[in-house]
This record gives sequence, structure tokens and C-alpha cells, in this order.
Amino acid sequence: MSQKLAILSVYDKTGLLDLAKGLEKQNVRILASGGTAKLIRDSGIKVEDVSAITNAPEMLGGRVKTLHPAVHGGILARNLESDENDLADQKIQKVDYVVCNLYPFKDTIAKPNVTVPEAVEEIDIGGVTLLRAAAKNHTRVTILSDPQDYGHFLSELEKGEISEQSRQQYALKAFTHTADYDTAISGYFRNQYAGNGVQQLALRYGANPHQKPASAYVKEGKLPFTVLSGSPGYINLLDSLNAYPLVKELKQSLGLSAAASFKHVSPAGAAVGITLDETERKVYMVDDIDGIENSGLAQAYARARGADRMSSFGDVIALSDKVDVPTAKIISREVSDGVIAPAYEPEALEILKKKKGGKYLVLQIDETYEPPQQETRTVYGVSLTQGRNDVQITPGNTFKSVVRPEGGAKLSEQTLQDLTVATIALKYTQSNSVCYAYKGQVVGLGAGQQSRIHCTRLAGDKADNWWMRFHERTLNIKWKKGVKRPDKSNAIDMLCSGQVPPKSQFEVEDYEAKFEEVPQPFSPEEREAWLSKLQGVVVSSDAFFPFVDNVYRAGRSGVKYIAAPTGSQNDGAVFDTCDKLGIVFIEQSTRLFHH
Ligand code: 93A
Repeated sequence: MSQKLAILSVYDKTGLLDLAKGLEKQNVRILASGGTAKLIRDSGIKVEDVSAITNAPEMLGGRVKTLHPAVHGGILARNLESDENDLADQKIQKVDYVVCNLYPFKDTIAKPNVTVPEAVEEIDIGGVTLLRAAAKNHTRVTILSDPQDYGHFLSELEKGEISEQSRQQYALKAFTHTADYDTAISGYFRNQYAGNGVQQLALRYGANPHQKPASAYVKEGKLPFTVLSGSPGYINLLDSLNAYPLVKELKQSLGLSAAASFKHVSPAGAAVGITLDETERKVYMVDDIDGIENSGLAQAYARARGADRMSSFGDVIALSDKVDVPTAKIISREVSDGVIAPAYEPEALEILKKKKGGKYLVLQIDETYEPPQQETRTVYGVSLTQGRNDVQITPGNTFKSVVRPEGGAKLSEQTLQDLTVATIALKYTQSNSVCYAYKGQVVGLGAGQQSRIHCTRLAGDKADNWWMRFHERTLNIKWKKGVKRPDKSNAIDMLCSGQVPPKSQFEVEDYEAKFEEVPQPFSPEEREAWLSKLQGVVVSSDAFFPFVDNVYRAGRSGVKYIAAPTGSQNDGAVFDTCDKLGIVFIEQSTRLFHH
């Protein structure tokens, strides 16, 4: 049997001498690149320079060491007659074992003030080629890229052959080593050359101020948004990039302008631009906005922001259309963190740019952008990848299957619209989630609860509070002069959610200081009477209802239509409960968990 041949070229020389000794013991011919050969030779082990087969010296200050057909022909050749003939013609010997690890690119760029030329010199070319070539031909060649594997390799070598399983595992390691290396290189140059805000964007910090460094980037092409004003934070981007597709899909499905108000990566409100009546304008605090009646977008945002004003405090807003002056005016006087939209009228942009002393975040999204089909994130160092949730929710297709009442029910256009709003909102809400909608807008949304009934209750309570804001007593509150909008919203929420009268004297004083005339708290009877006037609300759920309690709770808030996936052992009981309460149950067959 002809003598086996190994090529050794390692930056990290850990375990090298033991490996070389082991190879020598098994009568393997050892070739090595400059530094690797020197170390082996100095310790008295027999080694030849790579130039023994290339007949070419290392050159360009080490940039070309192993890049040669005598090396790569020897590695890549298969046990085929044609390959054997090619090697014989060129007098090239087959290589059996390759041992290689790469220049420390990552460590170099981690050093402070490293220059581009310094980083460039650490880009390994020949080593990557050795790794790839040997890994590609792993059916015949063994590639060792991790010193940890030397011991196991030698123990197999002593017995004769390197097993197929080991060659496969070593090849996988080598491919991973080069992929990781290339990711580090492209990441470094993205930072250097892509320009801040083009392909990547440096962020002040991550979810919390101590989570640094932080950035947003795309691997190919440009970021789909540009920053027109302010500087986005990590959570601003999480909100924006969840909120915008929500409004884009609402617009596509319903053909109406759409808006969403996001906080902590779930909507506080979302709506389409249905005309506001006088009472709604008052409840949503937009009765003094000029031109609102002619702007579908402004009315959509008034509804989205108006659903749950407490939760929308400091929101990130997404808008489906070019932002006009009435919409910008509504935004300008609310406490908000930022807005994302496909375009801005110049005057609207000027209004927004002045907000927060010029620090208000204004993002322009490319509305033609299509995200890749596959999405990946890492959690605790583990990468998770999945196909994008690209299911389309449309009034025509999603709500066809009426399960109860038996024999079906005709759903009005408004009902279908509301079901669409609620269901698209859930698609972008942290699960579990349940959404109540009415007149083209979210009126109560329960997000991120571990128990579904807690979502249904939370969303139902929010819907009730929203409706209590339409009560004459709330509408006619006499405010003290100078009370700010957020303070009004907080006081209204106290009144409408039955938190008054407060318990402690301090809280009473605080609460009452807002009013010229303190409104009477709602008695349970008054509340009950007013809530019973709310009819025709729809509910959508991101997964099936495991128990009938959800149906009972929904029924208490004027719900007439429920759309949810089925598949629970309790489906039958859920349907029967709907029948008893006169609720229409529509099977919405796609589960919509979102995290
Ligand atoms: O500059 S290189 O990309 N050119 C080459 O042809 C080459 N061949 C192996 N660097 C090259 N290597 C790398 O040299 C190996 O990946 C290894 O990290 C290092 C070992 O060099 P030395 O044996 O001189 O210490």
C-alpha cells in the first residue's frame, strides 16, 4: 500500500506536535506550510515543506502558501480512472488527510482601533480552500479543523482507516468553520462599507441600555426603510416592522386606509378609515382636527389611537398611505415615539420632524419590499428558522365556514370587515391573543397571556372600557383648565374601568384635581345597562377555544360573531354555547400564533 499523505497548515497550533508524532508513527508523509512545518521540524519530527510537491516557494509575504494544483489536485481527486490519469500526467500524489484552522479574523476585528488593512491581512484564502476542498471530497479525504478531534482521529488511524462516520462529522465541522468565518468577514465589511442606514443601521442599544452593541441589518441589498428623522431604538424597530405589515395587509384586504398603534410589539389599536361620527370624534379626542373628515388615513389613526388611549401612550404608529396634514396633526399632539409609513406630504413631514424637539422617529418604508420567505432569529445562542407567516386574511376567503347556527348565517359586509381587522391584528400580536372589533377597528385586544381565557377577559374588559367612554357622563366631563391629554385619558380610564372612587385619600385628591366637577362613579346597574346597548361586536382568536368560558365572556360584551380555529376536544361544547347565546361561530382555519 502506498504511503499516506497529510497536509498540515494551522494557525492555532494546539495539539499539533502530538498529532504530528501520531502521523509519523503510522508512517504518514507529512507536508506543512511555513510556521507549521517549522514547529514540527524543531521538535525533531520528520516534515517536508509544501514546496516539496508544489516546487514553488511560499510567496507574497505568505499570501500564497498552499494555493497550488499539486495540493488541490491531490485533495480533490476521486478514485476514478480519469482523475487518476490526470494526477499521473501531472505527477501529483493523492492527499489523504488535511489539517487546517484559519487566521484569527474574528479576534483581530474585535481589537480596538483595528484598521481595514490589518483586518484584510487576516482574511484566510488558502486555508479556506484547503478546508472546503477536503470537506467536499470527504468520501475519500479526512479534514481536521478542530484540535479537539486529533485524539479521536489518531485512535482510528492506529486501527487502520478513518471511518466514514468520522469523515462526515469532520467535514460538517469544516463547512461550519468556513461559513462562520465568512459571516464574520461580511459582517465586518457591512459595517465598514455599507454606510450607516443603507444595509445596516447602528442602534444605541438593544432591548435594554446595557445590551450593546446593537444594530439592524439585512444580509443582501438595502434596508427596506430609511430614517427621515430621529434615531430608532431596537424596540422601535420591532414595533415598526410588525406594525407596518399589519396595515399593509389591512389595506390590501379591505381596500381602505389603515393605521396601527403599537406598544411592546403588540397593537394597542388597529383600524381602517371608516368615517367617524360626531361622538366618535369626541371620544377619540379629534373633534378639532381640520380636514379629518376628508382623510381616510387620519380617521383610521384616530380609531387606532382611540381604542385604548392608555396603552397607546408612547406608541409606534404604522400608516398604510402617504401621510397627510390631518394625520400628522393628530400625531403631533399625542405622546408617541415614532411613525412608519410609505410616504409623507412635505407639510406633514415638517410637522412630524418638529415633534419631541426634533427627535421624533420618522421612518419611510419601501412599500414594494418583499421580505424573504425564510426568517431566522437566535435565542440563547440557538438559531431558529421558519417560513414567514404569509397567509392572507381576506373577507372573501377566510370566513366562509359558518359552523353555527347550523345551516349557516349571512355575514354582512361590516361583519366581514370587522372579522378581517380583528384577525389581521392577531397575526401581529404576541400570543396568546384574542381581539374584539367593531366598526372597522380593534376595540379590545388581549395579548401575551399564557391562558386564553385571560386574553378573552382582558380584551373583553378593554372593549367594555372603550364602550363606557361613549356614555354621556364620560362625554360630558368638565375638565379643570390645563389638564393634559394623557392625564385626561388616565382619569377617563379610572372612571370607565370602575377604579373610582379610589381607596386612599392621596389618590382621591389626585384624581379629583383633574375635574371642574367630579363625575359620579358608574354604579353596577348603570354599567350593566350601558354595556347591554353594545351589539354586533366580533371576536377573533389566534387559536381554538379550549373551554366554553371564553364564549360566555365574549357574550357579555355584545359579541355576536366569533371566528376561531377549531380542533379542541371541547369544540362541540363551544359550538353549543354559541347557539345558546345566539352567537355565530365561524371556523377560521389558520392558527395565528406570533412571537
Ligand atoms: O494567506 S493565505 O490565505 N494563503 C495560503 O495559501 C494559505 N495556505 C494556508 N493563508 C494560508 N494558509 C493559512 O496559513 C492556514 O489557514 C493557517 O491558518 C495558516 C498557517 O500558516 P503557518 O503554517 O505559516 O503558520
